[in-house]
Amino acid sequence: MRITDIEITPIAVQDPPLLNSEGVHQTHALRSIIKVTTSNGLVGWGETYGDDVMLHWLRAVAPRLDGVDVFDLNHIESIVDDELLTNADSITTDLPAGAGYPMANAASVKTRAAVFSAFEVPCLDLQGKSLGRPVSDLLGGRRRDRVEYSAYLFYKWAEHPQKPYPADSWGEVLTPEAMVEECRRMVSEYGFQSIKLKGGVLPPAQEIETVRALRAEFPDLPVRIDPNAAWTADVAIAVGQHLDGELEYLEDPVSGTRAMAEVARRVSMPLATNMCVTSFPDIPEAVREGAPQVILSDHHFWGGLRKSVELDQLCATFGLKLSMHSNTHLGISLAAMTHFGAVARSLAYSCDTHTPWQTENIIVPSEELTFKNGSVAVPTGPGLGVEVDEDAVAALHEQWRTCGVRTRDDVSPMRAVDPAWTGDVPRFFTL
Ligand code: GKR
Ligand code: MG
Repeated sequence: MRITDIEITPIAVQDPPLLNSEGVHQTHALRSIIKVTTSNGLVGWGETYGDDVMLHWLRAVAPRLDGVDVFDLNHIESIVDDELLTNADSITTDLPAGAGYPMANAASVKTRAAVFSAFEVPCLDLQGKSLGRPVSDLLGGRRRDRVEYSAYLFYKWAEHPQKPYPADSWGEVLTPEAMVEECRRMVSEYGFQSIKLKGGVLPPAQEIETVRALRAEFPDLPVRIDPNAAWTADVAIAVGQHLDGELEYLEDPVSGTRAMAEVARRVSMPLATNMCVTSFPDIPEAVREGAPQVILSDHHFWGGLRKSVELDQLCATFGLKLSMHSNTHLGISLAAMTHFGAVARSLAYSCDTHTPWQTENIIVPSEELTFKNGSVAVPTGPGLGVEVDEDAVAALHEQWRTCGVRTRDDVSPMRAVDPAWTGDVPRFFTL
């Protein structure tokens, strides 16, 4: 079953002004939609980052996949490697290397893994469609029928400072009380059974207060906090000790595996990461240091769904646990995340998802991918089990053409409000 056509469509979706340690989300988040057609007329779908640099590499690789068999994933990977290694200088800007995009330059393992993943997922969708089996079957078969996600809470502004973007329906969230309200709505609309708080925004003592307010209001729901390395090791240890017994894990309080291990030795809860262990070469140091103990998988940057299964196996071997990272994403990614979540044996926590923050989508709503009690059913139809709404893709492509956002940049919109803002971490040096 050979590839006869690949269409890469950049799209932009409206995004609320969510705050994090780097700054604030822009008015629009970018995604690329990948449509792969084969000689027998089947169509496979993928979704990944939409920044200009990613688009450059997707467009450079796509023509080289013409005529390649969709089952020959190792060959596709070697084409991606060759393209990026040979032409690393063909674009000067690197993919952004912040919390959401742990990639360095074109030749790096991480960037190559991200580009390969963008083609691997639609090929798996096609393999599944040709065999009449869901992607989870191709990954070894599901261990669970539903995958649990957590309420992903953000401090946020009421609206983007840039006009004329309308305010979203969530309002301003900068106090513990407002965060409890945000959580109440998310839990009532999606049924989430656990809570992730994006921290690194307010002084750590205020974020501790927020965690406590959430725990008081939702005593049965485990809580985790992720300040994206905004704290020094001393602050992280102090926060960890204050919240002793109150967090299911502490995610990326500091940057770098050694600093994470230093914190892990002084706090009781496990440490988790999507910042310091983001590719296979990062694993030996984490195993040597004994921390972080939880890795947030993300097929978009770990090299696809099959590589995520390899990560799962390594976690099982070394006694690490898996959780799952998300960036702003739409339904094709949610389906892919859910297929992996279904098969991962080391998955010990509910996964992250940005779904509640998006008001636009590109898939036809389905019963399976609708949240119930905080989880979604693993699609059982062939391939990823999603039907893409191509009119919605076209409309969001038009939005991409006109919105002016071309790369993820949380620093500049914050700097427009606070000219001294750098987005540098650590930013909080005392509790
Ligand atoms: O969407 O602002 C955000 C998050 O901070 C995201 O960029 C991170 O990649 O969700 C992420 C995380 O867990 O670090
Ligand atoms: Mg994180």
